[in-house]
Amino acid sequence: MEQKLIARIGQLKEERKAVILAHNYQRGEVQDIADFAGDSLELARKANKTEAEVILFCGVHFMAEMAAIINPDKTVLVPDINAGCPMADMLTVRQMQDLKARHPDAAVICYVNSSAAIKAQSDICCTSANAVDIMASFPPERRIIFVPDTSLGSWAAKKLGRDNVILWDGYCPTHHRILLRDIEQAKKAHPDAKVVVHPECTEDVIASADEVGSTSGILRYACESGAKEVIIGTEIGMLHRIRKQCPDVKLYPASQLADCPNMKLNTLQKLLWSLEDMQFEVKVDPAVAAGAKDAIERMLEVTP
Ligand code: CIZ
Ligand code: SF4
Repeated sequence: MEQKLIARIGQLKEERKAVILAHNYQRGEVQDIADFAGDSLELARKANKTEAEVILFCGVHFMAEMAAIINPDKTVLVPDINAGCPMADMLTVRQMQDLKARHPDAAVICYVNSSAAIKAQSDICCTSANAVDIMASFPPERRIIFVPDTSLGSWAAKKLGRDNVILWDGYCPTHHRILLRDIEQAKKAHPDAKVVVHPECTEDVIASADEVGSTSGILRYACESGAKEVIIGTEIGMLHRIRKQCPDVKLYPASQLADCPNMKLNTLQKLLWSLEDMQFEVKVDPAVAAGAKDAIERMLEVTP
């Protein structure tokens, strides 16, 4: 059954001149059928370099939006229109406007886990890979509003010793399911293992880690640090991604509960339907896209 699905998806992909992109948190079988797996920015940039006319983006909604903003001439499809990011939904445009009105002198940094409309209201974007560099690009005395992730924002501010960062209280429900107790138990069970966690984790979990990094940083650490055993504190789809790249490293998930239900909405069956019916198309209003693109481009100027 699965073989048939895979063959049919491959055939339709050719017919539609499509490229399949999968985020590092996707189901293993979706990562395996994809042309590229990576973090959201890597994927948006990959899409820009291909000849494909259609991008089938397997991730969550803000990621497909970002691909559409960077590739306005291509058709961007998602297999399930309901795959959103609860963290991105924790900040509305009206709340953002209120925040800016309360701190009119502050620069606004938004994490890519936000809607295009929020990006368009921001001075600059950041990813979890470059949040510290983006924050450091503002003079130390400049006040900063950081949205929507309180965990990533406070981690970056702490690293830079800044106490003038105004945080929004959004968070990732999946990463916050990883508890300090889980890390302690995993360390007890695997005393030689190193711990690497994502900056969307809670402060106590971050403090307990040997290394903190984005999904691309976690992949690099697991495969290149020389550690033979690594405890992975991020969404569990990441384990498939790391295992493929460095099968000899022993990996342990910090918590099996760090399983993002939105990421897992994309299945092979839905990928097939998506290519068959050319749905669901993600379009961004051109005026919003222009503003969001400015914020993304400013980020790329700071960290190319
Ligand atoms: O930007 C991404 O892909 C996300 C959400 C996480 C990461 O660390 O790569
Ligand atoms: Fe959003 Fe967290 Fe799921 Fe990523 S893992 S899509 S931040 S809820």
